[in-house]
Amino acid sequence: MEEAMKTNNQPEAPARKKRIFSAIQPSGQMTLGNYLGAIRNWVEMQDQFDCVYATANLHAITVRQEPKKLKENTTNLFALLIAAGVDPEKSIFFHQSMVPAHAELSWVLSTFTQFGELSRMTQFKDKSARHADNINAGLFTYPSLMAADILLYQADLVPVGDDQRQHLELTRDIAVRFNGIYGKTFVVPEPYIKKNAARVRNLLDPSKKMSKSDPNTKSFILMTDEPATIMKKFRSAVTDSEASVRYAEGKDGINNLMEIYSACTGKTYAQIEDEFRGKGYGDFKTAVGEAVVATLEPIQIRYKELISDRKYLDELAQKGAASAERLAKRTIEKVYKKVGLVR
Ligand code: ATP
Ligand code: LTN
Repeated sequence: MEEAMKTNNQPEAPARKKRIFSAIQPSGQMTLGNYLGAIRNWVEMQDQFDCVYATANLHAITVRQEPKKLKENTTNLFALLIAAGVDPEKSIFFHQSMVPAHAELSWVLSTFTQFGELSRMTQFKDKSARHADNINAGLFTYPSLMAADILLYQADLVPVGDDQRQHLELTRDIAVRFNGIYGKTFVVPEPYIKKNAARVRNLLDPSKKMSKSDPNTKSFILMTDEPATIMKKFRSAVTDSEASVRYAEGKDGINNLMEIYSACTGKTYAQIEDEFRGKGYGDFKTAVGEAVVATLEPIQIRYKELISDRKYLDELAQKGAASAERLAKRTIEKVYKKVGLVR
């Protein structure tokens, strides 16, 4: 029987590309860490995979947002990602709030997520400590919405940073649980954690990661920082007293600058050590600053063009949402039917 099917003279269908889903919250401005650690990978993955990307604005409101600012941040993030190379012709790219199925599936999945599981999430524990005056139910059920994002598109792979691994594990548990009760409904997604992905550290305290929510603006580089600001921030970056550019334990500040320089130029640590042998940290910091400026400048130019045409950006997001909706609909219809919800 199987033989007969194979010999029907039809050309073999090309293997389906694996589907990727990922999202970023529009909760502030993007840093060099976000770019080198996440956004650049989104761009690279577009040729190899079938990618679905979103701004996670529904997630962003789990922390109180000023409405005008949220809207502006959402469009700015959309433009910045396109400027960085996310291509709406190659990938589906939209705002999470434009596709109602995210909220719908999130509700259903929240009834398959246990209180105990959500209570163990470290992000919930961290955020509820930081926002003690607003520990809302959405902050608690955040992972059910994230599971909905991923499972709606039947994603095979989810590129996430280490901090989101626990949420992805929970997504897998929810998918397996649901499939166990109702039969195969969801693809169980795998984390896609790129080996050697850049991990950019705080410029003033390299024991911490570079984070846009740090109160000291000198500790991070924004993707939209002016070249002069970038150069200045690198000049004030923390180093050590050895005055030797080499990657070694105990040299967190220099290691971080080497990591950034390597990520921007493609040079290996050995090549960087050769290049700066006998030179001081001043020369090295200038070179790092220049490499970062050269990496970000083309993105900034494109970003300025895009952001001046909000109507065009809205149209792109609407188009992306329409494509997303078609995929999401198949899943949500299936889920409602299986659970016994009238439509
Ligand atoms: P916050 O300051 O609110 O914690 P953040 O700047 O750490 O935010 P997120 O919005 O949580 O960033 O993360 C967006 C993506 O960027 C995630 O995939 C995360 O792993 C990645 N990312 C964030 N900071 C860095 C960093 N310093 N180095 C590498 N990747 C990073
Ligand atoms: N929680 C993630 C953003 C996010 C996401 C997702 C990532 C929302 N939905 C689905 C991957 C898949 C964050 O804060 N980095």
